[in-house]
Amino acid sequence: MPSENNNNNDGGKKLLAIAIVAAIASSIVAGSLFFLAPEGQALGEMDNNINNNDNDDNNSNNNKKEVTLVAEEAQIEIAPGERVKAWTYNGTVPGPTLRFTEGDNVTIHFINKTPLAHTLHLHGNHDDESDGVHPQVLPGQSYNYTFVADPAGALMYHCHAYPTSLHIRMGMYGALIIDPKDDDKPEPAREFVIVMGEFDPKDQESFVPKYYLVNGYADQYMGDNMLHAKQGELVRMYVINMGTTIPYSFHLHSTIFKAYPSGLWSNDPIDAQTVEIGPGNAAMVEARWKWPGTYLFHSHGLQEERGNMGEIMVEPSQGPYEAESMIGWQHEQIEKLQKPEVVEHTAVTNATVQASSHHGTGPQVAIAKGSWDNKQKQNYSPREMSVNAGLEVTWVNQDATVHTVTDRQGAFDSSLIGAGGSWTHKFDSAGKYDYYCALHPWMEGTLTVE
Ligand SMILES: [Cu+2]
Repeated sequence: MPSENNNNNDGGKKLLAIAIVAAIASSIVAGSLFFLAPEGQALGEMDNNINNNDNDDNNSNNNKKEVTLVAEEAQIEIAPGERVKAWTYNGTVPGPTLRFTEGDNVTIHFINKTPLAHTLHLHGNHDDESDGVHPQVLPGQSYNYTFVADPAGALMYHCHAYPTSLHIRMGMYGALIIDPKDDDKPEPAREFVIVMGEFDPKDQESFVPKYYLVNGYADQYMGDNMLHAKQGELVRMYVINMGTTIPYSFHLHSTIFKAYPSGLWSNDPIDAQTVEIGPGNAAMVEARWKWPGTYLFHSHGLQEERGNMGEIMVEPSQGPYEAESMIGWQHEQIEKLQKPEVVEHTAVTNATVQASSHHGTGPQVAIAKGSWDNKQKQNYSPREMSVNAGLEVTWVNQDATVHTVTDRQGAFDSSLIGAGGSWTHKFDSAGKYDYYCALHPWMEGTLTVE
């Protein structure tokens, strides 16, 4: 129940405080500091908060929009014969395209069902509580992001847990499209979303990865899956670079097009043969093909041999045109190709309660300075320890950033231990516990209770 929700209203804060006190009381009665919230309880809790949530932003219209994004580990196919483990929003890479109208009052319920910390960071305007950096949402926890949709254009969302470029490479990103208000609507067009990413099954830190994915699949729109449009029809592409290295030079064959720099409707468009889009940036691309035929679109450079290539078939037509959004169809294609299998982590508790500040007198494990760095060998020190049952063990965080002590099987979880802080837990039952840091998963330790 004590999912970390950001409340802008005092009533909600009081309710949450009462809920936390009740939760702690019930867990003490149960003789344990840990408890499992019943399925769905975290969501209900969040719904209460929304109903009390008055947004006082002047730009807002009265339209409330709610979306749920779940961080899930999934096996997906990213190229023919290449199945990989990915970190996802709702099971696919990219996650669902979120589409709002400027001024919408948006609440995104974020639930983390993985054994690692994740967040939801959005591009665009919002306050610090909804920036997706603090807090880091720990395994089993949830968080509400609230904002007024602004500005209009092609934006994006991605995870901002650390190391962020790894979380992005692993697949935690998606398109955020904000349409201009009614009086500012752009010309109707046939619309596509193109989210470009990178993936290397062997080394996610490689500067030149094996794959440059288009909407999560190498060469997704080549051949049978090509895009379709009509001769003379206005085609609009929301093109987003979720890569982590080089700028992409997005190029359409056989036509000069208009590009709205940085994917913002407030910018004047430029005429372009190719438009540069750096990592974390976007463009709206508007094109018309004069002659029927099948044309390539791709990023110029070595990406085009590694998955960033597509085709659009322009069918003969004199109009009229239907101005259809193809974005829903595109998401169906992604699911069909990736065939996601979500990995269930049953050991991930629905909520955790921070232990008291009581310091034990028993054995100690240091969390060494510099543990946040995955190049450093020393983190939990000693890495392996044996203690007698009934003893309290204290982990002392000597590092300059937050860490956790999280059992792989869900037997215990320290929640966040701040820099200079410590966490004490009493081990009554014998067993071998493999634990790690949910923020820095390369930190691993073992505790044997005899
Ligand atoms: Cu993440």
